[in-house]
Amino acid sequence: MSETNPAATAPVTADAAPHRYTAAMAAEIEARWQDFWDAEGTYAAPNPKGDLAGDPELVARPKKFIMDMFPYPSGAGLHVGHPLGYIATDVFARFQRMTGHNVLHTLGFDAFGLPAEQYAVQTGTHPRASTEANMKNMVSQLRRLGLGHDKRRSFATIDPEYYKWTQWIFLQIFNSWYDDEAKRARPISELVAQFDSGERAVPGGGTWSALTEAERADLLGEYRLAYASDAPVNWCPGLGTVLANEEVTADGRSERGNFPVFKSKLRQWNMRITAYADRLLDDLDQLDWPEAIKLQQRNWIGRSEGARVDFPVDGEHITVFTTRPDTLFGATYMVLAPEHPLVEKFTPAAWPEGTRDAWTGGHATPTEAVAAYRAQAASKSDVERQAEAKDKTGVFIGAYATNPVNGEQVPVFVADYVLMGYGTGAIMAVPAGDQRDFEFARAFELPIRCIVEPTDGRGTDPSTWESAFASYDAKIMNSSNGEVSLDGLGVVEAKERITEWLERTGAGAGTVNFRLRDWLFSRQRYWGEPFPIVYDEDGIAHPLPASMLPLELPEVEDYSPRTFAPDDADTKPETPLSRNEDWVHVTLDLGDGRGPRRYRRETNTMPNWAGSCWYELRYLDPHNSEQLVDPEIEQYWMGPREGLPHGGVDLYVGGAEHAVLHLLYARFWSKVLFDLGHVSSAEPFHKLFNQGMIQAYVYRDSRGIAVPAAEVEERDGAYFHGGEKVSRLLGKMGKSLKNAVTPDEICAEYGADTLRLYEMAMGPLDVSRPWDTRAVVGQFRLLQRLWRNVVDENTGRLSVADVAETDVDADTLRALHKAIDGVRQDLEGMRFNTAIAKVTELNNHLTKVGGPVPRPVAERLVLLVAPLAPHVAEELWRKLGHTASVVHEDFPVADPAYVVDETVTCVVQIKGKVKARLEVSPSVSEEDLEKAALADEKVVAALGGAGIRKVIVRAPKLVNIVPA
Ligand code: ANZ
Repeated sequence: MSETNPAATAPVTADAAPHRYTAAMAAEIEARWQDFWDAEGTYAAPNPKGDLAGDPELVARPKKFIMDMFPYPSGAGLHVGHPLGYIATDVFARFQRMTGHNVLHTLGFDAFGLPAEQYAVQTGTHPRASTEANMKNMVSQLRRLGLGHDKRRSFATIDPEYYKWTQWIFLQIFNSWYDDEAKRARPISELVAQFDSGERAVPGGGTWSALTEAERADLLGEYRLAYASDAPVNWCPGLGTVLANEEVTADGRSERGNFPVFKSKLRQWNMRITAYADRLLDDLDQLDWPEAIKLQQRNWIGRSEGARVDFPVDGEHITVFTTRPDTLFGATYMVLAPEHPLVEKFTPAAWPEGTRDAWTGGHATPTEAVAAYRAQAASKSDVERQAEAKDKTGVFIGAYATNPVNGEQVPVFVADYVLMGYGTGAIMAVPAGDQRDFEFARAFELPIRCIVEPTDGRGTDPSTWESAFASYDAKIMNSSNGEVSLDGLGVVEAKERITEWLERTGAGAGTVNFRLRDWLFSRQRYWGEPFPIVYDEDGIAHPLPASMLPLELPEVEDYSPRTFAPDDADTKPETPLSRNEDWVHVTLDLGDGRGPRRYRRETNTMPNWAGSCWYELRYLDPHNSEQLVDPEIEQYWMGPREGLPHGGVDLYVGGAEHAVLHLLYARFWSKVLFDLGHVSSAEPFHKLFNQGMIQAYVYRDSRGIAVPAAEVEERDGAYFHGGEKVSRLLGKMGKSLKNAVTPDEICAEYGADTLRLYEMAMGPLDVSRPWDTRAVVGQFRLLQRLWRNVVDENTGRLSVADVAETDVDADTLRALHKAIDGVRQDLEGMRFNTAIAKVTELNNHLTKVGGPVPRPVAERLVLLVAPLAPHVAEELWRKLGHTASVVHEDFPVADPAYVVDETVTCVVQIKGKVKARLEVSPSVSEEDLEKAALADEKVVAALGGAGIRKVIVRAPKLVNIVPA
């Protein structure tokens, strides 16, 4: 902290006001009220039943479940950027409490996963020890902010009593399958019953009872929503673990650590999130989320409408996915992804007659050519392979396929611009319509056929073109066989017509393809939830019975991950849990009738996303050891209702960086639990709000190295550190940039209420804002003025005037009610910055008017401030003579009469002579104005009981009365 604040730190001397609001006083008030709240359980939100049942009057109120994205207990502790969202939800929750709601607001810790583990490894402590120490530190940092959390509901994802249920949910997912007809998950036992009864045919023929145990396990693995498979996964040697697609950046590197990621075939656990692709997409529409986040989820799910088309090859076929079946007549070659399983099958021993040199890559045989090309492709990331600008590479595999629309023999290539993980991993190449195909065709001397009439004047001879022609507004040409013609049709119609033909002839079918892949769910880490899975001697996976949960994380000698040289793609992961042999090999009776047997435990752990996939549910019923959550309690807090068609948390606040990771995974688990009947809400978070970031200035010396921001001095608009000129740029706040400011420092210098106000006043909540320590004092002064408006600084006694509202001057009443009206709307709309501006305005008005503040005004001012600066509000409320906490008081309601913008003076005349003046709204109706004029005391007196002949009203300025 470079600047000290004299008001906050000045010692209280004899001539200084002894009851002034200082940092010391704030500290004393705040600690006292925090203790009071804890002792009283002020923020306890009662459940309708169970161990947290409580005040039925509160339970009967409408509920509000207000939630933050819970923190990782990082070793660095909090800087002032972290609590921005927590303060915002706290202000909002307090406001909701004061407007008649039963409010659930609490905070737990997301304590498994890489950050906690990396910190533990760096510091050489056990992850549990360091995580717990970090949590303890964060709990005390957060407590200092006066957040109104129901602490009875807090937990950490590493608590065995919590992860017992994470494991239980895993088993639910493992033990279910997705019924495409019913469009929901169902217990796997129902699928077994279908196979057993013959209602569903066993693929490959035969009966269920004739299958061996291993065959059954394999078959069910094709259906289970959690399944192990040998598939190419994202292997990150630098981190020593595999990663989900969502954890890999667009550059093909690990989001955490920025290491290269390689495709490696490894047996790993997956979650069949793809089964939910359309529901995850459709249900987004009814969520109250920022459009940008919805868009990111939509793009990630990536729904494409198109067709699957079969191209026959030697009595078999290659199936492609295309979004442009209307261009089928222009398909002049095909491409398989290098990893495509059919490549080996279709690659002959020798080059067929007439193979062009350009196609062979200089190899003597197709087998050699393909092997060499595959090796080359394997060393590249998907992103490198797809790069637009790169030269197109590939080799002919020596086989031809038949284009079903015209019977043409088209050569089949492998090329790395086609990815195995998308569509079917095979394409029909249409060089005239697709730029990548165009470039490839040019490089490999393949025919380019014009099948869409160019609209840009380039003509229909592709040999003169410089690029493919892609447009949805053109007409199809050169596209007919004896049975179907697309010539002259627009793209949309042509697509329909050809799809119809494909379906009629059995050559293909309309289909929807999703970009979304299944979620890779295992990690080679110590610090995660163990899988409740064991393998028998035949390698068949068995779920542990629920009675064996939680399966606790065992102690191991060395919990650090085995990492490798970041670019050594040929390495294999090693799981830390496999180092504890006694734990891995066990004799268990799983209660499945097989009796005690030897088993080997699964030694992967769950990814750090697992614990945050369902934590909102645990807040509801945190101590339930019998059920995931009591259905009645879940229904009460999360169930669907008007405005929340799928139910969910009423408000969820957190950073925008979780758009497709946590938020997609949590939605998926929610839907599985919903389908299986465990919860009534099919969406976890109804309303989502992304807070902006608190940024900070980064100061760098001439070498570009960040210098401690607190030591930088400003001179004439330039910045200096130790005499050396340094540059200044706005950036992230953090230890590494030496510009972190902690909430502890600000609380010590001004108090938590000032910090809260400052963070809320900095700007609209969703906008990023630069931190400026020197500006914090502005909010401190607001609280000092507030204090002075209620308390005599010299005596410490209440200084308000005990008068009735009717005795308050009209200006003040207007200022008061306008503030009430505005603050109410702003808090409801989460516009905390403008709410503070309105409180400031009212406070300043009272200071300007001077003299003791009328009690009805002072009381409501304190209530307005209560959600924002709860400690000082409690203190003043108590001084105003109230014995109950301000937390559950009613938020003031404005009198609409005073809310109108301004008043104008209306002159009331009798026979043309001014008898009275009225202050009225500029929008007053003629009728109301006439009534007000005739009711005015002075007018009544002047009329002296005389009757009225006529009233002329010119609203809002004049009323002229003509007596009888
Ligand atoms: C023929 C065609 C003609 C295509 C045309 C495009 C334009 P989206 O929209 O992203 O779903 N494709 C299909 N699978 C692929 C894979 N595994 N790797 C690389 N490319 C693949 O893209 C679908 C289009 O991308 C498909 O439609 C296919 O090329 C290509 F004028 O088929 B199209």
